[in-house]
Amino acid sequence: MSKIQEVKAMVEVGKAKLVPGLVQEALNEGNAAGDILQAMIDSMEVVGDKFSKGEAYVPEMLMAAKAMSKGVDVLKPLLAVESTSSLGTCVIGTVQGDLHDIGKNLVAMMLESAGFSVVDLGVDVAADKFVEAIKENQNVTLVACSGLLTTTMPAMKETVQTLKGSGLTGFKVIVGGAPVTQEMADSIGADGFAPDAGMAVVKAKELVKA
Ligand code: B12
Repeated sequence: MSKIQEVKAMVEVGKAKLVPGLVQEALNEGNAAGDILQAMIDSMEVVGDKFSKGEAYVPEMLMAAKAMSKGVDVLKPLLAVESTSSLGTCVIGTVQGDLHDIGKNLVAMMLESAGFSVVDLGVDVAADKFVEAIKENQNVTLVACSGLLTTTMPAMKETVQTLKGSGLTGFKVIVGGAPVTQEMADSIGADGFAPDAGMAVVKAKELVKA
């Protein structure tokens, strides 16, 4: 088994203590950070499928998530190359009722490295909290909302509508997360959508420079 396959297998079974070392070994073998990250994302897909089939439960998902986070910590310095340009402040959070944060954290990390100052509100963030954060922080040019559950899509909609109806200006709203599509983003009035952390950077730059 290649090191990258070992990383994938150990994330799947939630071995948080083993994963960082294996990620480092995979890097030492010459694997690209992006490929190792993708292997871990694939693992989460596998765990999610098992959950859907009743072959894995919440604790297994949680352990896999912890293992992936530990692996991402090793990759962070390689994925995030500091940028000198300033694109303003991005307020980011996972919408109310939703506790998933791995994707949100990846997006935050990539936006920070692209030149945004990132204010991360965490998970289960009520619409009003996003509005408060815009008032409390200087030069907010982007608000990024993450959501992984179909059941929290109404909270995503409420968040976007609260932001748009707040009377505050100077920022764009980008949304994302597995159940989010371009059509959905358009229908709730978001300014942009991206399917992954890499595309989030491309879209975010496009939005704030427009
Ligand atoms: C890990 C996990 C958990 C962990 C989360 C831990 C954590 N710290 O995040 C825990 C155990 C807490 C959990 C709980 C639950 N989960 Co869960 N979970 C997952 C799992 C396996 C992986 C998610 C993940 O991290 N993926 C990897 C990351 C990198 O991908 P990502 O989040 O999609 O992010 C990428 C893109 O979407 C995008 N993106 C994300 N956010 C944003 C934001 C912006 C602005 C942009 C532009 C882009 C963007 O970029 C990211 C990077 O490329 C998924 C399965 C799956 N296939 O996704 C289920 C899954 C999301 N969970 C699911 C469910 C049902 C639940 C529970 C309801 C289970 C239960 N019965 O309690 C609870 C809900 C708890 C809550 N209130 O939130 C379902 C959702 C089904 C649905 N359609 O609604 C899934 C799909 C599993 C399944 N197949 O059934 N879960």
